Amino acid sequence: MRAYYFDNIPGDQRLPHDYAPSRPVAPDVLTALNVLSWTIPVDGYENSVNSIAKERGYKNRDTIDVSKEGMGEIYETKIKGFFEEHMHEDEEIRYILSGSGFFDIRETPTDAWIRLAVEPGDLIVLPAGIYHRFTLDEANRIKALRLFQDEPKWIPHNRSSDTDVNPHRLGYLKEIG
Ligand code: KMT
Ligand code: NI
Repeated sequence: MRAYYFDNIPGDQRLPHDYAPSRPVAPDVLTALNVLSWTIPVDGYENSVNSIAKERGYKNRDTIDVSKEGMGEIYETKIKGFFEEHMHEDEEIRYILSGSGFFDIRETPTDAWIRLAVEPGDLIVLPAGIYHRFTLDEANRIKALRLFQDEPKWIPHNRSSDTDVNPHRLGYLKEIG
């Protein structure tokens, strides 16, 4: 997974939006934001993913196929929704099985966008309360495992003055100090 600052140039969300030259984001910056990531080769990924899932209490999982073929008539709506800046009251855990895409996360306190370019083998955990969004890249497809503890609280809460005082948002800010 490559992490870099998003260039904020208006235009197609599916383009890399990498500064020239690129402004890479160091791993400790992600750690400080409570964002976790691992790289686990897709070939025989089960044991490694299972042990991380067990350790972190993720008891359930399903797969999501984000592509026109995989989503059918909800595709356009979903794509729009994923790219609205939002937070969840649960972790967002994704293991990329195939394809690629971009998770954008907000850095605190700068509010800068950090773009995480994910590819097969990447396992990422976005903490509850972090502002983020997702887009496909120009290849237009990604397949991922979604891991979760019990009933996932995946309702996206789009950023607003309400989410700024959501207890999970405040909890997140407290955690990262
Ligand atoms: C989400 O919640 O934003 C997604 O599931 C995006 C697709 S998973 C790579
Ligand atoms: Ni989300």
